Amino acid sequence: MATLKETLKQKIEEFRPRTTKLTKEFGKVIIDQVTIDQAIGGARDIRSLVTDISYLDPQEGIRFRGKTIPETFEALPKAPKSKYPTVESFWYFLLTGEVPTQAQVDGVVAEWKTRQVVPSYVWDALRALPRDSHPMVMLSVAMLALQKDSKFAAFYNSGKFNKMTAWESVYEDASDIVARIPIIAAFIYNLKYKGDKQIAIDPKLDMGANFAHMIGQSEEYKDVARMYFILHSDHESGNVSAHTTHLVHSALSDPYYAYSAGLNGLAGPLHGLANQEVLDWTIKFQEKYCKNVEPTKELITKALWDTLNAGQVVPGYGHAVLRKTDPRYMSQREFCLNTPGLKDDKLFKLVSMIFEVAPVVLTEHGKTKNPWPNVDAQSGVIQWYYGLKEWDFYTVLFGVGRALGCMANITWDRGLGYAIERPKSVTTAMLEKWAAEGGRKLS
Ligand code: CMX
Repeated sequence: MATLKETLKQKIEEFRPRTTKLTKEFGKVIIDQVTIDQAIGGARDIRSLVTDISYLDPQEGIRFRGKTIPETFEALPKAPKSKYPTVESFWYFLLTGEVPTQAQVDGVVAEWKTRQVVPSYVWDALRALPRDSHPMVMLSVAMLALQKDSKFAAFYNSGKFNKMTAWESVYEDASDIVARIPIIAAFIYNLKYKGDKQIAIDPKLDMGANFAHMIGQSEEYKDVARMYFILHSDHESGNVSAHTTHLVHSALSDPYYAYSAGLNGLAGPLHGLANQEVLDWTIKFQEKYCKNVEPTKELITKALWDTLNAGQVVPGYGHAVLRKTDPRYMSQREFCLNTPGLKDDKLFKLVSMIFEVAPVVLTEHGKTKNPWPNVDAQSGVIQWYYGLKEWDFYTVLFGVGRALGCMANITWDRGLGYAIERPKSVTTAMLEKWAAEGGRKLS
């Protein structure tokens, strides 16, 4: 049986001529235009990135390698005694676009076991940080601490660097990162919240199950971890964490530098940190408005308006691309509805009530182009239910999942030899001139 790396090598070599032909024969074909709005407004919607790993349609939501979330969960081999696939099978699928056989999944599980030993200097670096550092700082520091052993950096410095094979050392680093990041996340969790009482890896378990084990979680949480990491993996390449990782790696900075940077972007409240903000908002809402009364739609409406009138965003709502409820939200909601106990949980009911009210309020507010919930509006409630109440840790969970997408993407970036990223700036005076002239004259 071919290993994942051998299969990937064949895929990349078969794919390369498509990219080469497009640039050589059709390089000047126009695919988009840029308006002043887009230049000032965060490059929204400009088609200038390429990825085949996932695609985000504004109406339909994410497809991983052409499959919707339900189709992905359905197609992939399941973890033992579970309705959910292993993260390892999903990694194989993201990298190759092929649904793996059980034997291929077992191959990845075994490969990851060989990659999971984290050097002790990473633990030393984490222990040296103030305990009240944000856990995303800790995760980002751990990535940088690992950098010295980067196989890509070693290959670059070997004097034998070769553009055609460079992806192979990116694959090695990428695989080390995805195999190790849940171990590091569990260490951070135990360091920060459990008095540094660490739990050893269970070598019998797949990635999601082992993460659950290492943070002292229940049997049921194993599926939560698998689902969570898969759902948060990839959302095409324009979002801040994926784009940053791609951008930094485009300078041939190795995957550790690149993903540390990606994590720093994920830690922003408009991006991955929104999942902690949602819990913060919801708990504060209960404390402020529902001390002696049950939550009602009227109270939620008032709290939402108070937030908006204070000039703040409603966390967990809105999206730069999506124009409907995020299917990742719906997938987690379905998990809640199908889980006895969680279905009747007070916090889940409150989040469901916010789901009924917030789109109405945001529509009336009239600013956001998308009043519907995104992934972050639903994820915290599940963690909270399973006793993971330290909500500043939630973005770390996002970061563990997002590593899969970012690492698959940069492996392919190198495989296809994508260039260093370098868009062109203009000045405000230039924009004013082109505005007065009715547009820039393209000669
Ligand atoms: N609450 C209040 N106002 C919102 C809003 C929200 N949830 N979402 C958007 N808006 C506002 C924007 O701030 C913007 O206001 P200004 O014109 O005053 O600048 C206006 O509506 C238009 O924004 P938009 O085009 O609809 O949205 P953007 O593409 O600019 O931003 C996003 C997208 C996600 C950053 C924004 O919707 C937001 O801030 N949401 C809340 C934070 C959040 O949940 N982030 C997580 C996103 C998913 C993820 O990456 O993890």
